[in-house]
Amino acid sequence: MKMPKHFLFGAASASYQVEGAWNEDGKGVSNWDVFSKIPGKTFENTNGDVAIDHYHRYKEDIGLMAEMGLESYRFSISWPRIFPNGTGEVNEKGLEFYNNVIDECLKHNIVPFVTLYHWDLPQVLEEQGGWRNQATVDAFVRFADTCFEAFGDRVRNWITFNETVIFCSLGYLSGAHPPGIEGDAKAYFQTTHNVFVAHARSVERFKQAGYEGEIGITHVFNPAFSIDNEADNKFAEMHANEFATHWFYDPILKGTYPEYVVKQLEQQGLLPDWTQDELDVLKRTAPMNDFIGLNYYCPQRVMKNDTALVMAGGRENSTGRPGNPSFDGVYKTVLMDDKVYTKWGWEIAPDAFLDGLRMLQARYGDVKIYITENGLGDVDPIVGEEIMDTPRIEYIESHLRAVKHAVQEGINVSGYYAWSVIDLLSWLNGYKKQYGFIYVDHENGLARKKKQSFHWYKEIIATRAEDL
Ligand code: BGP
Repeated sequence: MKMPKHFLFGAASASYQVEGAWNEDGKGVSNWDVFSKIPGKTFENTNGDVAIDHYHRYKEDIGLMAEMGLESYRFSISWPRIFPNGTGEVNEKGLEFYNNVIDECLKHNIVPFVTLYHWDLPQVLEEQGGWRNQATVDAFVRFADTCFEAFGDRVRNWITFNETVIFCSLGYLSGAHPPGIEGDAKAYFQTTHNVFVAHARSVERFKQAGYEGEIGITHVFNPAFSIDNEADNKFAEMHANEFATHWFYDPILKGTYPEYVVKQLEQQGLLPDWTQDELDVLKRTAPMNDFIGLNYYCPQRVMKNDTALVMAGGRENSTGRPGNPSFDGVYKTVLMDDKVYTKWGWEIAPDAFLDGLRMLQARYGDVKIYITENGLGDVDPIVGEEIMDTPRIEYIESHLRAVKHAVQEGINVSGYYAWSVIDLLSWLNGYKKQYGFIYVDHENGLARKKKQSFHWYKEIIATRAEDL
């Protein structure tokens, strides 16, 4: 079977991870510009000041995407490039840059799929409390509105937020992302709620203004599976799915929070301080979501936790590695002998991907799904002049096969975006952890080079994955 005509073969990036030009053309300072410069926060103290200089090389990069036959490019907009102070005056030069990127995509028939928030918050807002502060919610809605107005004549696909669970949990539980706070579970749940409200209000604006196209949110998709059939471990699985999946997907797709989690949070005094108006906007806008974006890398294998509660997640080079207890100590993630892992300890499990998609369909029905990220972080071997990233090809191939299977089963998956289109800056892992189809030579003026996977993906797209 060929993948259906409407199915988009894409690849993704994010502003902070590719652009560089951190203080050029009127851009304001982001929380990551500040955080990454605190010694010890990132692997080898890397930061995005230059990144891979996409800001100056976007034409070359999009040209390569076109050569690969890419149908859609998912990228994010740096909020402080548009509003250097988070709100207030618009920076025209910022708008100009994204106008150019969008036009360049369209010139090559590449569908621009825009993420509004991929973690680079204007530092001014971070200093005023970041996502704990209602003012950030208001400022986001204004930023979203500004982008709809400036780019909505050409952009038809919008993602409000990338991975709420990550920037809130790493920001307020493990402290590995800005604002670097550890162990504040109350702030963690409050910020997730505030983000959902910001999302809902933006969706409502988008629909009320009558823009053409579709809007949704991207979540981490990290389905939990018990390591065996022991009742305690099955309970751990249920608990993990409630907290890691339902807490995030329910308010968007159902417009309500999962009762199980609400009850637990109430008992622990961790329930967000929400207003009826906020709950109403979630409820009202849930049916307006056109799709849900899933970033899938690996599942979590879980069991009842019997170890002392230590927050060990999220440090450099270990983000997501199994072996940590959940924030509430109820379950822990487990590294299993019979599973296969990447160099960074992420399980490679295309079967769990398909099972997870079935779980989503069972709970949320026929919601439209885009796989907005999926890929392999690796250190790619260079053989002679070639970058032989065979493991990446195998990873993407097996996951695309799972997607194809899902489509054949009638699960509404409408696109696949590999992470990432080009090697870029990993938030905590520097340039060592590569994901791209295009290699960037840091020893040679950031020269671009096509990898083995570039040619392979080109063929997959050209044949619409018929032979998978
Ligand atoms: C996702 C983010 C991406 C990207 C990816 C890989 O959580 O949305 O921005 O970074 O993970 O993560 P890492 O670079 O830590 O391997």
